[in-house]
Amino acid sequence: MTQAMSSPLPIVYSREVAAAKDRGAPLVALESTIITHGMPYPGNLDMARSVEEIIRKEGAVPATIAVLHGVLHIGLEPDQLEALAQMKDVMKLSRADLGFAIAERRNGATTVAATMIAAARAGISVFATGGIGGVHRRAEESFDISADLEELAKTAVIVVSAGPKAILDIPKTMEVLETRGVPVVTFDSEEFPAFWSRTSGLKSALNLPSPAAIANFQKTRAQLGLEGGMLIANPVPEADEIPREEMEIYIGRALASAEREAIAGKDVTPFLLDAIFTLTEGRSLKTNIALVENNARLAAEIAVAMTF
Ligand code: PSU
Ligand code: MN
Repeated sequence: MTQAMSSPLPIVYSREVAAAKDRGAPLVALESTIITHGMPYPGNLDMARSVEEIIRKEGAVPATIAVLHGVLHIGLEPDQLEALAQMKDVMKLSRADLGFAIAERRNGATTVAATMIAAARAGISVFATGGIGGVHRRAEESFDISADLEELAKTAVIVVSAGPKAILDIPKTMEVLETRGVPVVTFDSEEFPAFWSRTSGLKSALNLPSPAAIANFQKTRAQLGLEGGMLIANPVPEADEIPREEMEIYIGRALASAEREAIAGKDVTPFLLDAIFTLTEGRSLKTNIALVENNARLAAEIAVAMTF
């Protein structure tokens, strides 16, 4: 048996997360790519801290996930979070390279896909982020489809987002999720949201009004023997949204410069987010932070509901 030859992966839990696991308290996983590749310092650190605080206030415990010197951390101590937010040369880790960073003792930030894998290993079933990766525009040429979609189909974690990032092809992203059997549930809205905006032009197929109903839906899927997670689309608060028509102008310009500079692969998403940050003079970042905070609150409520 080849399995007997491998020893279990060492995982380091933060003190707070270890204590929460001991008493069976609700936990919410948080990704780290949004910190290292999604936002500039020091706004990224403020965001990471405030999101953790919101989760605590709601009666759950935050577990920010990252690979530090090759060790998988579930929950970061305050000094580790601070160091990560300023770190250069951090790998952006998805399913394909999570193991590489651990084997090669590197520093790595986990994307939605890698965070789901780590959360599931740690017994955490709810995860808050900003927006998931998906099918890029013109994917018919580039084949650029985020591994986040495959992971949602495989790994039983509820991912709370503000919808797929609007830089993507949202209808194609929805099609892939449907094919792979991933439920996409809009929280308390008929309109399917598009990250910075509350609308995408699409209606949502599944709509649930409460954290308890979301928890119940995922439990029912497990009873059916269905593997995989689900995507919650939580519209950005009205006060913080940037209207879709306006966003489309910035997105168009950002996509054009990505093409001019021949940006490809893993660099596409961070490049576009940064270009949009510049084009909106920082407004997109404010909205991004507000929607992550909003998602953290809902994720904590779902995690609490899952314990009943
Ligand atoms: N949401 C944000 N900012 C981000 C991301 C999501 O608000 O930086 C990250 C997530 O980690 C997501 C990743 O998993 O972008 C998708 O990257 P790609 O398209 O290369 O799969
Ligand atoms: Mn990609």
